[in-house]
Amino acid sequence: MGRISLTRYLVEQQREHGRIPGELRLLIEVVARACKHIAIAVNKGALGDVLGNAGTENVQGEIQKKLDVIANEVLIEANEWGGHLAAMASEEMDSIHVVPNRYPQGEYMLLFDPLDGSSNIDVNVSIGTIFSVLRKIGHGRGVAEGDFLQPGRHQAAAGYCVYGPQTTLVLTVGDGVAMFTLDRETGSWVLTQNGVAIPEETREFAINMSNMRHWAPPVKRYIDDCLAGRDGPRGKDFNMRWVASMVADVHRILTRGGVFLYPWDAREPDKAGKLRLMYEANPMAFIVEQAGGAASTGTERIMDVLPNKLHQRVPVVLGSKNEVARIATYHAGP
Ligand code: P6P
Repeated sequence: MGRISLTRYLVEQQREHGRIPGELRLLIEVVARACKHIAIAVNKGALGDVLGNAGTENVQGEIQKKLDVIANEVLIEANEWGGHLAAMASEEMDSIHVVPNRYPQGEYMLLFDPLDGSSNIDVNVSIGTIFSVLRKIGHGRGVAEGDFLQPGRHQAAAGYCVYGPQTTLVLTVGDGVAMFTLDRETGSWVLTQNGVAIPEETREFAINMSNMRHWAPPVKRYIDDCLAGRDGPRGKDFNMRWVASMVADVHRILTRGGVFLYPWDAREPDKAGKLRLMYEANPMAFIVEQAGGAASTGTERIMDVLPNKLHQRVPVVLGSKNEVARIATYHAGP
C-alpha cells in the first residue's frame, strides 16, 4: 500500500463518503498536530522539565502531573482559533472552555482526556490522549455545559493517540476505524491500518485484580470463571493484562482482541466507577463498536447512557463482542 497521509485519508473519505465536512477535517488535523506536540513533550522525559507533579489538583481531586497540564494547554491553544469549535471540555478543567469572542466559533465541540494514564508517565509506560467530537446544538455563540450532555451515539468522531513504542493515532468518524503511525523523520501521520476489526472471541481479560474483594458479584463470578480455566465453566484458559493506561489496554484489544473491565466497586460506592463517560468511555466505546466490538456498563450500552454531569463516571466493559455479551448475562442473571 503506497503511503497515505492523514490529510489524504480525510480528503478521500470526504470525497467518497461525505462523512468529513471541511470543519471536521480541520478539527481532526488540528488535534492530530497537537498530539504530535504532546508526543514530543512526552518523549523528552527526564531531558525536559516534564516529569513529576504539577503541584495542583484537577476537578477529579487527582494530583496533576506536569504533562497533564502541558497536554491540556497544547490542546486548548491548538484548537481555539481555527473557527471549527464552539467550546471544549477536558478532564483537567472544572468547567467548559468556550472559544473566546476574538475567534470565530464553529459547529463542533471537543472533549478530551489530554493525557490518560498519567500515573505511568514517570515509569516510562505507554500513555495517551483521548478525544471525542460532538456537534453543537442550537445556534449563536452561546454554549453551556448542558450542550455537552449528549449520549455517546451522537459523537461525530472519536479517537486517541497512544504514546508508546510507536506513536499511533486511532480515529473513527463512524465509518470504521483507521490507524496512523507517526513518521518522526517526516513528521507526518501515515495510514498503517484501515478497517480495524476486533476478534469476536477472546481468551484475554484486562482488569485491576487488586480490587477483587470490592467488586459486585457478577464481576467476581465472571473473573472467577475465567480463572478456573479449562477445568472450569469456560472450558479454556485465560490470560490477563493490566497496563493501568486505558489507551494502551484498548489499543491491545483493537489489535488482538480481549475484554477490558473497570467496574463499579465498593471502595467509593457512591461513584459509578473510575472512568469518565464523556471523554474516556464514550470515545473508546465509539471506536470499539466501529471495530466490531461492544462497549457496555454491564447493564446497558455505554453510548446510550444519557449524561447528567460533565465529569460523571461510568462502569466500563468493552472489547470482543461475545465476551462483553457474556458479561452482560452475568449482570442480568440471579
Ligand atoms: P487503576 C488512568 O489513571 C485511568 O484513568 C485509565 O487510563 C486506567 O485504565 C485506569 O485509570 C487505571 O486505574 O485503579 O488500575 O490505577
